[in-house]
Amino acid sequence: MWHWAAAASSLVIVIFLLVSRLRRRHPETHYDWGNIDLGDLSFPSGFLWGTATAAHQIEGGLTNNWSDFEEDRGLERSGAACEHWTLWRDDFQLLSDLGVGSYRFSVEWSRLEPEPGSWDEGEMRVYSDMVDDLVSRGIRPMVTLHHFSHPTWWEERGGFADRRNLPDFLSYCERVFDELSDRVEYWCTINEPTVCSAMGYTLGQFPPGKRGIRLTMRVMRNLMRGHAMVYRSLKGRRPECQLGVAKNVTLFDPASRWSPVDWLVARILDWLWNGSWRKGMTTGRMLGSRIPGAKDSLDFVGLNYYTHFLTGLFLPTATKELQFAKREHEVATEFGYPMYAEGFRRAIDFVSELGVPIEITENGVADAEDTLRPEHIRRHLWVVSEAIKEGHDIRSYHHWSLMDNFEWAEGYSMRFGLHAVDFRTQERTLRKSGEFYRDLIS
Ligand code: GCO
Repeated sequence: MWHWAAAASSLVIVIFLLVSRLRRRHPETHYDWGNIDLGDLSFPSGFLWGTATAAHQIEGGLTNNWSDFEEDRGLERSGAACEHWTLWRDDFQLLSDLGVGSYRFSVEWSRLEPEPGSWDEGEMRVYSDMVDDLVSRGIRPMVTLHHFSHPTWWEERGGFADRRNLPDFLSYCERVFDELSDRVEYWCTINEPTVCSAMGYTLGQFPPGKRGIRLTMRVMRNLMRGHAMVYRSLKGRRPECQLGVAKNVTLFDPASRWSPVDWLVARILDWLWNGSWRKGMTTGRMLGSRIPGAKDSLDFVGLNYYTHFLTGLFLPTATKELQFAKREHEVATEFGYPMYAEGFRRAIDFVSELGVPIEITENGVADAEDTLRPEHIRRHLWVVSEAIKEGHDIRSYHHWSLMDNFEWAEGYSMRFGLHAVDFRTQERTLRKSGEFYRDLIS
């Protein structure tokens, strides 16, 4: 009897000490925003202000793994999207009117290689014209090679789930690079590898809509293999180009900071989402496998930051919509997750460990009425400004997004734009927050 009592109390003490240590090591910072002067901003000269978009979300008229998924699942169809494929010159005028110095966009593989091995020169020319136009406006183009969408034929072969498909991906990237790298210096190989693998292969809310942990891990490794192959090849072709990944850093905090279970879930998810990826980039090993060429395969790291997740034992994995918890004092954004600008700093600290310059490749909020976005921008930029003052090497900030667009599984309901888009008329209207961003840039 005594033995049991002694063992149980020792266990309680050990868990208590462990949790106390976790609480110290992983503080969940919260600021008293009322006492912060958000106007106190300073950015170095040469800092680039920008906006970001992605092909499938704005171009319209695409047939790819995503449009197939929309159809199969009965989701809202991306359809004509923002008709950017025909309106891109007008949209680039919006960039000039905002005064941005950088624009991040993605190139659509399914346009360029609709069938394996058949290359569409005409479509390629449009991207080339886009680049010329941006350059003539004094706007730095930053090109993403894979932003969630790829050709149907490649998905049918298994996409990133099968490493034998990676050479197809590589040759598409090389071809685009050969066409544009005389004018495009900054490249993101893959957008949000972990979102791609978790949403597509664990939660099943993105194509191909599968659900398997081992499968997810395989895809994670293949995404890193794909990045590494592309990095090595393109760097060899034109060493002066700067290549990186746009990494979504989502923070995982235990719902209850005294709950060992909540901590366990938080630390595991943080490892799978963030830690294992950073380890792969620094050591060339990810989730037990060697990833050839991955070590030191970043010239910069692209950071996409949105929020933190509060974890507990019962995480939603089967529901169509994710349920998000938030702290009592936090404001929920339209997407459901909280606005947590403090986490931006934690994410910056996290990627800084990679030892390469940081480009903020995405940050923004869904807010149709534009009531929260101005404050969202102010807080997040203040955090960036402070991080720079304290020595972080951050080179740019790209607001997500230039205009409302097709928000994946959420369809057109989530409005992230500095410009509102009327999808019946394709009219773009600058929101108040867009005016604010423009004035700030100038
Ligand atoms: C992603 C993307 C963007 C989103 C944006 C808003 O994270 O899914 O990179 O395509 O539209 O993050 O959710």
